[in-house]
Amino acid sequence: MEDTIFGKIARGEIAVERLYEDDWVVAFPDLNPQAPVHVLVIPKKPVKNILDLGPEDRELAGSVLLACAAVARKLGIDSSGVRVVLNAGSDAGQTVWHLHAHVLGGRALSWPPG
Ligand code: DGP
Repeated sequence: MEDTIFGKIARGEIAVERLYEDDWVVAFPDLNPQAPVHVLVIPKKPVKNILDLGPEDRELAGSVLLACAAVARKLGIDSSGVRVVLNAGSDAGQTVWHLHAHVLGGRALSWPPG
């Protein structure tokens, strides 16, 4: 797949506030926050979106979810509620073609999404 801004962030070529990091993922604040807490969790491996995952990506996929929970706990939104969003494809609103989970919280969030 083509390189993206998130690929550069994953490789450390662009500096961000690394709120969480392990062998599989990096988490950093979203540039355009939609809630008081809005963090992106990306895998270090370049994968376009969840539709691009294969059976070999079980550990990667699990690591993304575990990191979302770790970020929610670290930023203190675990007791009030947290939403994790994975946009896949342009109709779903995906604009950066490197898998990323949005971790949102810190306010009441409406449902359904637009
Ligand atoms: P999506 O629409 O699901 O593809 O979300 C992309 C998100 O990425 C959007 O909320 C804005 C954010 N974003 C785009 N470019 C950058 C960047 O260079 N740095 C950071 N921190 N966030 C970015």
